[in-house]
Amino acid sequence: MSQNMPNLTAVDPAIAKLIEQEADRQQTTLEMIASENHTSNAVMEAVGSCLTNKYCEGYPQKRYYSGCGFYDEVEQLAIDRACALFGCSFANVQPHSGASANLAVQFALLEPGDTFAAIELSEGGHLTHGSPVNISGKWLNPVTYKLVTDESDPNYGAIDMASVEEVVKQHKPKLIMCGYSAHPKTIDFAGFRAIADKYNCLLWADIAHIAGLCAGDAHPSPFPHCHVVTTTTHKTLRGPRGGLIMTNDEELAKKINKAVFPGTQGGPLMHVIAGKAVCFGEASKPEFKTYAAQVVKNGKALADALKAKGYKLAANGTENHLVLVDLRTVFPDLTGKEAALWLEKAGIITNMNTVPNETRSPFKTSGVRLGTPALTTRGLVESDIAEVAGLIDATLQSNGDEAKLADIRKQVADLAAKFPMAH
Ligand code: DSN
Repeated sequence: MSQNMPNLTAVDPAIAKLIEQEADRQQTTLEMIASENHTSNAVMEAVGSCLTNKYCEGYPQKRYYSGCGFYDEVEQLAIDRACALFGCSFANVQPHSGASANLAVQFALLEPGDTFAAIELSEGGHLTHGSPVNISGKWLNPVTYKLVTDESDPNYGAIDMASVEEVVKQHKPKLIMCGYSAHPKTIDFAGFRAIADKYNCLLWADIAHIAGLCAGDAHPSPFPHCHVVTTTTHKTLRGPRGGLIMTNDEELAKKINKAVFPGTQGGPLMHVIAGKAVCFGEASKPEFKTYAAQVVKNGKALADALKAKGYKLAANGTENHLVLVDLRTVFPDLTGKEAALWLEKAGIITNMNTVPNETRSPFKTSGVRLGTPALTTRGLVESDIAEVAGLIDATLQSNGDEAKLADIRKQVADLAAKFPMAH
């Protein structure tokens, strides 16, 4: 992969060189961070366009600056495409990120000190779902439901819906959150809605990880069950880095719009919103359904291959794009941190992650989180994924031996070379 940047090279060769090096890193390694992907050239063109130059505070037809005509059309196209793609009536495409989207929803729907139900970060949640180090945990009152931990239960590793009801009944939260950052099971949006209705709460889904699977019909849709849905646009959805908020409720939509601007953000990133519009257009094509289905097939192939090698997986496998490996059964002394480091040396890019019943700190962890969205974009299918699982196993078996890691690095580069980037 190379990036043609004649202007940048002339003006700032240092930055141009770093971009070139990063392009090469992406081409020659295997990207297995479950929350990352390779977006299209079309999206990158939009994000790299002159639309970065303009202030457009406000919303289409209601701006505070002159000269926004084309930007109104760009933003309206993004909104209309998001609504069509996810099957909802209102979308706010301005959040700069998933965290910004979540903050805006909390600002719109909750008051300081209000109670909401979610899951702990260590059980697959996210910082913005009530972590004590995040504003959501400092200014709001999160109460947490649990995972099914009984390994003989067929729902092992799924959300324990009985614990959701229990926590809601006991604490009477204003809102229930579902949607996770490290959860390999399908989310029962209808089940959550039944609990929300019974106890008169709002239901919010953060589908950041699975948005592309929902858009591509490889995971059930959060609509019509959820009152509000947030997501990022850059994970399985394969767009530019950014956030998105959706609802079917006009009153909630008005509150959310105010909470985004002027509540928590200033000028929208119009170049990124153009990239989101391109992404929503791409994700509405039939080939995106094929992509989403393959992401899930590759997830299963990865889980099956690792299980066959004796690895313990959270939820005993996966129903989506994400595989959470608990290293403790095969390598009791190996931390997730060290494993991710060895894998990086071998050219396999992952992240350390806490696992259910974690015994180590979040800075070390006992797990590694893997994902198939980026490899699937490059064209890998199940048989290639089985080969990747073999390379992961060989890396972990190497005990960090530099010569062995260097040898695996070559094998990784050879495999990666068979799947060139589109750009
Ligand atoms: N940091 C993201 C992830 O990796 O899951 C969530 O925002």
